[in-house]
Amino acid sequence: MVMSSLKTALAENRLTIGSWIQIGHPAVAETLATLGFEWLVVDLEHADIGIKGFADVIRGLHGRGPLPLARVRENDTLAIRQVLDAGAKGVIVPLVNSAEEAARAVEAAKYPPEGVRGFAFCRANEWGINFDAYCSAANNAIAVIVMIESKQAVDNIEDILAVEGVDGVFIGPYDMSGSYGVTGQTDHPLVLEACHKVVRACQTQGKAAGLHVVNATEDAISQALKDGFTFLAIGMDTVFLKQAAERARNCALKGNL
Ligand code: 3PY
Ligand code: MG
Repeated sequence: MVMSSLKTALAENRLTIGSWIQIGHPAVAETLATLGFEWLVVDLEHADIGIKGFADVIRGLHGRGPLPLARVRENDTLAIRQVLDAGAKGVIVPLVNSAEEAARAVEAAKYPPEGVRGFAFCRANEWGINFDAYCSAANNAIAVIVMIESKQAVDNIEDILAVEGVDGVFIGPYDMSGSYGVTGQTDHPLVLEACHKVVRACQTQGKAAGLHVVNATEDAISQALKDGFTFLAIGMDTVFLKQAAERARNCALKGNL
């Protein structure tokens, strides 16, 4: 398991673009896998995807290009261990508010002595066939990205970024807006200022700044790029489906006028 292209991109702060999966079927992964995204995140926090669903979805990515990442359901050692054992090449850990919480996420993702991840035969090491090679490479190869989604996390951003093993941070704009009392207003000045503070801290500390552009309009994507985000998740399967269906329906309705 060599250093993944994603880990290299994060370390060099090079732009890397992926997307997001909430529908727990491998056909979704197979479809998105053909579109040139470098990675795809499967969402175990806000969708009805459990560990079996996760493994099934990422089997749809196997050999097709995009790296499988997991947004785990919470900052928990078992949640992180299970997605890594199933084959995730990186974890995105929600609602990390402090350096201590970031250190806990890193520990869960690393084998001893750096962390507390348990060893076992599992899908990630071809059920033991590549056990030695996988176990010796995994700590350096797996990306750990913590989500910045609250005012508390923004206040602590320098300390969070200083935690060894944190490869980058990723802003959840909806939780962030809720934390600032402007729920759903992801372009509210308070949220934008928080995002700018996070990007500035990332630039100073040489870590990747990520954002989920959930509603991936051209304007929103170009704003995120201008703002300096380098780890960009654009859109989401459910949102793409709704937008395309709406567009087609509106087109058809116009034709009937
Ligand atoms: C948020 O906006 O809070 C998210 O977690 C998006 O993925
Ligand atoms: Mg969130």
